[in-house]
Amino acid sequence: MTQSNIELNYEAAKQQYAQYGIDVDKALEKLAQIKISMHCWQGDDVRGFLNRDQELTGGISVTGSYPGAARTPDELRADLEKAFALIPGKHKVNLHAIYADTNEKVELDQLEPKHFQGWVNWAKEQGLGLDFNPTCFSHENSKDGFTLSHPDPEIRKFWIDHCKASRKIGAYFGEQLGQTCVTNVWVPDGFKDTPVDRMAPRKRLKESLDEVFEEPLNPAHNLDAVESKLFGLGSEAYVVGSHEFYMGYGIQNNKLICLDAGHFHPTEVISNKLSSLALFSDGILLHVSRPMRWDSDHVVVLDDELIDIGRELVRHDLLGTTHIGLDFFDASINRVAAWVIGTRNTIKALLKAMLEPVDALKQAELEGDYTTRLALTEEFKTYPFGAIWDYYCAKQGVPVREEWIAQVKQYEREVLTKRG
Ligand code: RNT
Ligand code: ZN
Repeated sequence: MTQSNIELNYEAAKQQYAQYGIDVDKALEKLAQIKISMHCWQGDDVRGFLNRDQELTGGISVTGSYPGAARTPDELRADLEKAFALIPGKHKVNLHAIYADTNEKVELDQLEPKHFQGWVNWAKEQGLGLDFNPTCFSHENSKDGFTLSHPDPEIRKFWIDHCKASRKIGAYFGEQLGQTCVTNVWVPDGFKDTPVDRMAPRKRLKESLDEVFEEPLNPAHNLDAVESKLFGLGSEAYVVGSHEFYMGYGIQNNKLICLDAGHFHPTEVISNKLSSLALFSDGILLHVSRPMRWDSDHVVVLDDELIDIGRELVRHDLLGTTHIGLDFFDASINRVAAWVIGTRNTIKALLKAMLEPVDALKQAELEGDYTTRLALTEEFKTYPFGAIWDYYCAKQGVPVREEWIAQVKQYEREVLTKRG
């Protein structure tokens, strides 16, 4: 599409939205401020650079053998740069502890900020923020399925120390980059089959977390988050860190609660949880993902649930306090494309929500006019959202519509297929 077509379509579309008092230019300004935390682990199938010989455990499963997975920090950064060049806006990168950039043989409980200096330098140069996660899986000390709630105090201590070290790294990111880092604790702990004692592991997890979070850190540098799960592969019967567990823990201890779209019963959606959680907490962390029949972490598409997440964040003005992270991994398609598709879709969902006649819809609802509520909602689905999105991409200097695919294909030919 030519520049003048994009602008013509934009101006025409803008007028249609203006009839409902929707200020499109203002919406785009707001959209440009929103940072999505793009997860590094889509780039190499959650392998990381420490302990690369360990198998992937913790119930996380990546399928597919598409060529080109990143093998080094430099390769991963190059792939991330490629993806960011095709995504409008300035964003963040979400790292896991196993992505340390070091030649040292260092254990997880001994990690220090210096092991991530390469990432910090790169983030500064690229104008990106960083988020962080302790890696409590794919390790000798987690092989029987327990970490922070392990019955053995020595193993527990190892994971407590790893989580403490992770918070310090997070705080370093925040301080160095002048952007708050969210450090998110997720542990795979749970039983494959029905436990006798559901309480003791939860009590141990609670005590371990208390130790992990003992040292206060500057909230401008680091915010802690905790992520629950309903079940996993190998923890089908019982997960220690359930939703109720972390709802309680997070609210009581002023921690962000992380809602992962794949971590609930298949008929439950996280979009319906935001308006409740927001009434009781100062902030929320999201892991935007796409479960298909289970917590399968498919690449995020612009489906009803993603659109609903966008609507909830926009309608209740939660964008300022919600940290939007992505969490999916697909090794059956080009990994850079996976990032681009999922991240562009997440931004689209937010924009789509900003372009709805929320005032008119709320008014109809208040008056009990559910006919108008439904009719207007449906009619707005075919309003010219695409013209606004195209203009936004052009204005942000990234490819419009499917133009980006050719760039990913070229990168695949020139870079990805050359990797062994
Ligand atoms: C696992 C959790 C967790 C991980 C990442 C790699 O079920 O969703 O967030 O996917 O930390
Ligand atoms: Zn997650």
